[in-house]
Amino acid sequence: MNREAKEIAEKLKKSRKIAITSHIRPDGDSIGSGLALYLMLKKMGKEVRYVNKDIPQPPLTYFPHYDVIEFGDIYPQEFDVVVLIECSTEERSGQKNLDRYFRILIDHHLSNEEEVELNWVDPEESAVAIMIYELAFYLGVEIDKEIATLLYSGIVSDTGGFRFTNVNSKAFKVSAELVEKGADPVKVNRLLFENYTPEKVKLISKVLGTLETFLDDKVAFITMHKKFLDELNLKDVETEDIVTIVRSIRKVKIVAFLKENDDGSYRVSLRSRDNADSSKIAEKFGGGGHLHAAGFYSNKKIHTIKQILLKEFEKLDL
Ligand SMILES: [Mn+2]
Repeated sequence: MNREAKEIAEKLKKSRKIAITSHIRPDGDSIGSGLALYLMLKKMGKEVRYVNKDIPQPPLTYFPHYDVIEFGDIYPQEFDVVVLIECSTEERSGQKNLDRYFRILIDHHLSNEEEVELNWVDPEESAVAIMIYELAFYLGVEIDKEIATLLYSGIVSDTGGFRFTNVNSKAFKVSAELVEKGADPVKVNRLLFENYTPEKVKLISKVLGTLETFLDDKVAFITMHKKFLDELNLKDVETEDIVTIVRSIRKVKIVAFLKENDDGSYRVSLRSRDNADSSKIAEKFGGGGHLHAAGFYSNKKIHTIKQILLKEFEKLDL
């Protein structure tokens, strides 16, 4: 028995008007989970709206029922309850004035117990989609083909196709059940990983062209200059896949991905593996994150950022 899931289900059953929201710069797990929950609540006859702050990047825009997502603020509409999907804190949703509502928070990122009305955080789970799957049981909603597809997509995207360290036997078990209920692994893989435009592949080529490795190839730097996007007529593109390629270099332990912003500042994403701690480095630059994924902003010149980073990497026991 999952006490938290049961409590959340009881509250949702009693509610009539429900808002769902997920985190800023949304990923496949938050959108898949959000849409699945939307469909589940609709099936129960609820008045549901799924309102996000940020517009997702392709391929998330190809998810079934993507069109139901609204963009903007939840307040001032009246809702009995607001469900925050994959937001370790309310702030992560980009929404304001949510303290006026009864808030339910569902996430698998470790957080300091957020002050919300109902909180269900389980860092053991590979994806929030697995938690929403469990919630469906307590809601008494039958998982149809579309819900199964969305939840399965969430698990596949968060585990990088069952390749990342967060994958566990439960992820496989739930995925198997979702496939039994109609999720098509080939179609989902195609949607998530074989959905590039020629421009995106050209961008990958440009960014990979900037690759530099240091410290016996254990450290890699890549850069996405603003002009790369301009030349290809692209705007904020999903880039996680590019880092994944670089992190797959045999010896690489840590990748620094420097993305130039419109104003010439940089957003730096750090992706690492094994014992290389990304968050420790990001914190030194005023950012944060997890062991294997962290980031920070910097107004310094690119050359300086690289120099300081390299010094920090040298201190790590790679
Ligand atoms: Mn997730």
